[in-house]
Amino acid sequence: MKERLNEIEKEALKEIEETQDRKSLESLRIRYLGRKGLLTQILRGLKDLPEEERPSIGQKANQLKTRLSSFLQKRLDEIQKREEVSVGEELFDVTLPGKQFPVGYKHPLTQVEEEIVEIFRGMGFQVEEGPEIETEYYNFEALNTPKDHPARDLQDTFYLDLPPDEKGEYLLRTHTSPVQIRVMERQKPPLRIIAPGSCYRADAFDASHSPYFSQVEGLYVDEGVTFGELKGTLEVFAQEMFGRGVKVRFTPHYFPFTEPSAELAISCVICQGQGCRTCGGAGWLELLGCGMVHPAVFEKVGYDPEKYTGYAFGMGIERIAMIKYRINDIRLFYENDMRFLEQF
Ligand code: 2NL
Repeated sequence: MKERLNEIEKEALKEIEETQDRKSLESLRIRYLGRKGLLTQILRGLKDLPEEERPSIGQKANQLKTRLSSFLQKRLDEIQKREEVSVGEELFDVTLPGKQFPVGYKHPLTQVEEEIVEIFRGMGFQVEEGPEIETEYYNFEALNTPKDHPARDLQDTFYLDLPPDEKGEYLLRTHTSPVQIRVMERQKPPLRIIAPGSCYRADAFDASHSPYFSQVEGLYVDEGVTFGELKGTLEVFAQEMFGRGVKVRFTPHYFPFTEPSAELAISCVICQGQGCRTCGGAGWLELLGCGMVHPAVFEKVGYDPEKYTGYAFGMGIERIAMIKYRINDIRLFYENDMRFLEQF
């Protein structure tokens, strides 16, 4: 048994000496002095030894225990000291990966809105903004959409629980057209403006509808503005946005605030007009609505419809972004899932 203790001592001291880090030092401590460690087992087994051997072996084992403890502590101090010195002298590990500091960036809808705005600013349009809480007058009446008009049932509106003022009840605007009405009320033609912003409709929330969405509307009023100018301006917009090769198609449509009205479609960005799943086989993607400002709208803002003509258009920013980035579910924009947002 004496021999065994000598062996353990020799081996332990050698191993402790050779250890270079705290973790392996701790496993050594457990191996020799832990609850099931080699020395602990020997001390526990003393009672099974012949009586005459017990005192000397017991003493030797206890001495070894103390010796190993202080040796372990000494080695730990050395290792700790060396770590401090390394940092102090900047002998750090250059292969360690650097810390990543995430930087912020704009939401994809903000990016697309800014892109749209920049294209129209380049064509001389000025940016205008207005309130998201509107009155029935600015949101509907001034836009030739009276109370009994079917368009008003079609777009279910969020009404606010506020006392009405002289221009009607309060609501969340369903489009940014009221911004343009307000500008026309205070400014004479010529006028070339775009109105980007948030809109609200009590719609279903599914892959293609959201009760919250955003829009860019445009308006150009002067003497002698023609439908041809509308077509040219929107064709340039579509090609700036989706590429020079894009074709545009105008088809007749209906809006209460424009006459005539049209819908603009572009050749499918996926199949270039061949017909695919995205365009439903048609080869065309509907992009936005537009038309010549209805004379009744000019009357409301005090413009002489005999003197002035104008065109207007409106587009959903989500729709433009979905086509541009091939996104098939509008809800992705509002879920704040970083795995989606980080891709833009
Ligand atoms: C669409 C269609 C459109 C307008 C918006 C407008 C504004 C004024 C006068 C006349 Cl102040 N028109 N805006 C005109 C035609 C279409 O939007 O589908 N938007 C997503």
